[in-house]
This record gives sequence, structure tokens and C-alpha cells, in this order.
Amino acid sequence: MNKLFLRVLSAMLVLVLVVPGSLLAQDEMAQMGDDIVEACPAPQNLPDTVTIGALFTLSGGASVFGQVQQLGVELAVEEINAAEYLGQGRVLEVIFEDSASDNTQAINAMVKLVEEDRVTAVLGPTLSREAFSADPVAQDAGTPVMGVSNTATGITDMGEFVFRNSLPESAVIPGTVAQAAEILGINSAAIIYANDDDFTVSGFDVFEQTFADLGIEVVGVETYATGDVDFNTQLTNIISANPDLIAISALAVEAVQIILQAQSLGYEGALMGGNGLNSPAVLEQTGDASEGLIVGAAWNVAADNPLSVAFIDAYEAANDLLPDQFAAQAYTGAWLMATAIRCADSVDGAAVRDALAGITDFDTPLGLFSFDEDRNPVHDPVAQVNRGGAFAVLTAEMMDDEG
Ligand code: 1QQ
Repeated sequence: MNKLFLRVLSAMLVLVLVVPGSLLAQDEMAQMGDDIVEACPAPQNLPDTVTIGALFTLSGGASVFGQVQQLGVELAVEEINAAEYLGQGRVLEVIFEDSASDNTQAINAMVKLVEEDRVTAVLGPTLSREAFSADPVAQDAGTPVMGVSNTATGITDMGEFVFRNSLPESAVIPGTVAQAAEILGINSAAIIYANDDDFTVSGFDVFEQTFADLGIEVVGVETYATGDVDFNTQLTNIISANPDLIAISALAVEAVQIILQAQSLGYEGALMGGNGLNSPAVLEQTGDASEGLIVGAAWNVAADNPLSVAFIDAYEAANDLLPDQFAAQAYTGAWLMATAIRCADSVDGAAVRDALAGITDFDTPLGLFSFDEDRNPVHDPVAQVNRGGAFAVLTAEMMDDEG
């Protein structure tokens, strides 16, 4: 054997050992779906166009979440079709509907998608309360529905066709509180939440239980109604009890006012939010009032997993905007649904449901992803802190650096 041959042979060996086989064809770029290409060969039996629905709150009070969800799904669909992931010449098409942050609108849109458009599956709706209203329509019709941002307790209890890829508050808040308590030395806390929204009530329950479990004394609990704009009475009560931490279980619009008004009232302790505060818009609209705000999440923009980095690059190139957790979960949700359709090689609801339920250890921007036996997501959460207007990963060193 000559030297050149040996060198080529060892280079090939390195490539084979270091880079999974299916990646070699993709310009060595991280590519969604590569890890199931062998397990699920290109489908043969799908129609030329496979249609799914995406029901997001594109207008109304919670549109800050829904608009980026649409961008995430659009990017995924573009990539899925470019890769001919559903088979040669087959395309995935999405019908977007606006739930308008309104439960009745969510039901009507779900009825249209499931009964009129007869979509294969539905992504969404955005809010847990919309999902509790609308998902029974999909469940009754045997149409798989996957929440990509529903975090309230009990979502998948609606039935075996109901999935979510969004970590519930119960999977994110306890670890975030524990980490913050250790780093900041939190001994007492107060909670403010909307008592008329499934997600904010769930977040309150989880905060309250977590504080009890960790021996953190709850010195105040205050409620409000979604749409309220003045939180001075509740915050005055809370601040007079002098908590080390205020936990906010709110959607973004109310969270912004709560944070600004707490600062105006002179509050200087720590702030922590549930999933509703996970939007960069909350940081932008609150400026220095939210510096140091801690929020647990399913994904952080600094994640160094190759699929997350590739997603961020592609999303930024397409939209001139950095993605947030909601965009990342929606993008991942579209890929998960396409993967189930590919693996089922069918648009039959029950077949797609079964394939979706079987997804385990699938490589995604959220990390290695599986559904558990209750169709809830399994992957690692991350605790974040607002540093200079952006969510950074929370570490003890960082809090030391900042004094
Ligand atoms: C829910 C949430 C909201 C913050 C979704 C965008 O987590 O309603 O479940």
C-alpha cells in the first residue's frame, strides 16, 4: 500500500467514525431529520400534497408568541420540502389560522381545519386555554394535534391524539427556582398571577408547590384578571411583605406592566417569570427594569448543539431577527410532525398518531427529544437570566461577575 492510499484511507476512517453516515451527503452541515433517514426510508404512499394546519394566535394580546411560531413553521416547511423529506415530488403544505388569543375563535378555526380542510394534523393552538377549548375537536375526529407552546398541567389528558413538544411549567420551574435560590440565597417569595387563564394558574400552582418543597416562605399571593393594566395595589401589598423574590405567572402583555410598575414602586429584589415572560419582547419593553429577571425555558439562543446553531442561522437569514424559544419549538414541532408522516408513510390520523408517539431520541434544536408515554416532551430545560437585554444561561459565575 502506498502512502497516499493510507492517508486517504485514514481520512475516510476519521470521517466515518466522527460524522454519522447520513450527514456526509449534506455538505457536513447539521441537518434535521438525518437520524431517521435509515429507520424510515422515503415514503412511497403519500399524496402529492400533504396538508397540515397551524393554529396560532397571530393577533390579539398574545400575538407576540404566535407570530414567531408562524415564522418557525414556515422555515421548517421550506427545509422539509427542499430536502424532499416526504418523498420525491411530495410537498408539505400548511394552512395557517389565527386563534386571535380567543378561545371561541380557536374552536372555530380548529373545526375549519379538521372538518372542512380535513388536514392530516394540527400544530398549536398557542395558548393552553385555547388548547383546552379547541383540542377536543381534533381528538374527537382522530386528528393528531401537537401544542408547541402549551405549558399548563393536563394538556395531553384530553386524549391520545393530543401531544405537545413544549415542556410544561412543572418540568421547568422547579429546577429554575432551585438554581436561583442556591445562587441568590432566596428565603422568601411572593407570587402574582392571572386567576382566569389555564397557563397562569398552572404556573402559580407550580411556583407555590416548589416554594413549599424548597422551604421558601411565601409572604404574599396576589391575583389579577387578564387584560388588567394597573397592578399597583397588588404590588404594593407584595412589596410591603419584603420578599427576596417575586414570581410572575403572566402572559407577556401583563408581565411587562407588572415589571415596570414593580420598579416604579421601588422594588429591588429578584424577579422570576414563567413561560409567558420567555419572549425577547418582554425584555425590550421593560429595559433596565427587567435586568436580572430569571426565566426557565425549553431552549436558549446560546445553545451550542449543531441543529440549534443551524436553525438560528437559517431563521436569522430568513427573517432578519433572532429566534426565541417559541420559534424554536414551532420549528421543531413542524419537523416532528413531518417525521411522523414520513415514518407512517400515510396521512391516516391513527397511523400518524402512532408514529408520533414512537419518536424517541430524535435530534432537534431543543436537544435530544422524545415523547413520554403521556405524549409529553422529554428533553432538558435551561434556566436563563436577562443580561443587558438578552436571555443568557444562568450560572453562579455570571451572577458573581455582575456583583
Ligand atoms: C401557555 C403558555 C403561554 C405562555 C404560551 C405562549 O405557555 O398558554 O401554555
